[in-house]
Amino acid sequence: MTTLVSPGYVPAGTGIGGSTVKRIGIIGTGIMGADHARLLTSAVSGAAVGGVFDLDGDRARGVAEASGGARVFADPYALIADDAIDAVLIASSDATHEDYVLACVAAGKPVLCEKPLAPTVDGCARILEAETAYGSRLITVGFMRRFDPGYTDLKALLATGAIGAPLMLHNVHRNPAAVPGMPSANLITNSAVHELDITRWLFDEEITEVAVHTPRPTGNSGGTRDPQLLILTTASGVLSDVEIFVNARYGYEVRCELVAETGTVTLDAPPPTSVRRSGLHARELPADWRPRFAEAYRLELQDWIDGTGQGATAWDGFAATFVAQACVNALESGERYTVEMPAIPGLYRRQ
Ligand code: ISE
Repeated sequence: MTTLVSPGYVPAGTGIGGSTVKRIGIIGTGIMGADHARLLTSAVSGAAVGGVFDLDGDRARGVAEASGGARVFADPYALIADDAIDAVLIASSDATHEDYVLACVAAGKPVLCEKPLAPTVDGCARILEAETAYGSRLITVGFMRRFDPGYTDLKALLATGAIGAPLMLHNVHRNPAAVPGMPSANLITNSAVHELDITRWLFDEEITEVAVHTPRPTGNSGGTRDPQLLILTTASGVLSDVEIFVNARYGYEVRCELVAETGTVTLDAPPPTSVRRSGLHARELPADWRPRFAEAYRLELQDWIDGTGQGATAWDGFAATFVAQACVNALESGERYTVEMPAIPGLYRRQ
């Protein structure tokens, strides 16, 4: 049995800061890149989209036009190196993150990378090494739930001590549909990774043990082990369970209840209205995460642009991938896994 050697750190992230309008270069203009471009253009102050790159040139041109005529780059590395680009937002496919983040660090440019920082632990470690060698923090990882008003309220309430010490966190994370037959590990690495991050962030400590249980799979998954139940134990002994179900069909939903010694807190979700009609009391559910976390994305970007530094750091990105890998091992072997993380580098310690 091994333990983590990095408890208690919630290092502030990094950001851009400064007073002039920041010209952001976006790499990857798919669903998330386009959404970030829209927010940077219309809902975030002090920023403008300066350039875009996508393998699909038409898609890049569409986003550039909607962003007020941003430049379209044919080469992502040219975008990173360009003097007219102050900072870079990476929303390309997961496998490309490491190379682009490393290029940003080499160029000394602040970078916001969508999760995961890199899909492999080794890839994340190479990024930590590069940023540590650079000597100051340039990297923010897009774990946007840290900015969701529900989650921040929950963390603030816990910190007051009004409900005593935390004991358990019950999480539910459902998507309507996923690619049939996709690897079972993707439920962890692509979706439940948000709860891995939220559990570390909320309790300000590391996850030290994981187990994954699966019921018989839904008939709608094309063979993927869906749903899954993750049981995470933190360093102080809090249990955080995560039901992840990506073919739930009825809509997108994230739920969370914190159980503490003298009270509980339940996360509420937008919309702020519910409808009573024809014998039903109903609340609309979105089709995906963008409407549910719209405010979180906006606040995350504003924090990054302002350099307020509340975002997840490269260390948080490393830790999330590290714990996700332990969960994948647990899923595949049916065994409980102890999480043995390396020591947190000095650059990421709380100041
Ligand atoms: C997606 O990739 C996301 O990052 C969403 O936030 C998450 O809720 C969803 O399950 C993922 O597929």
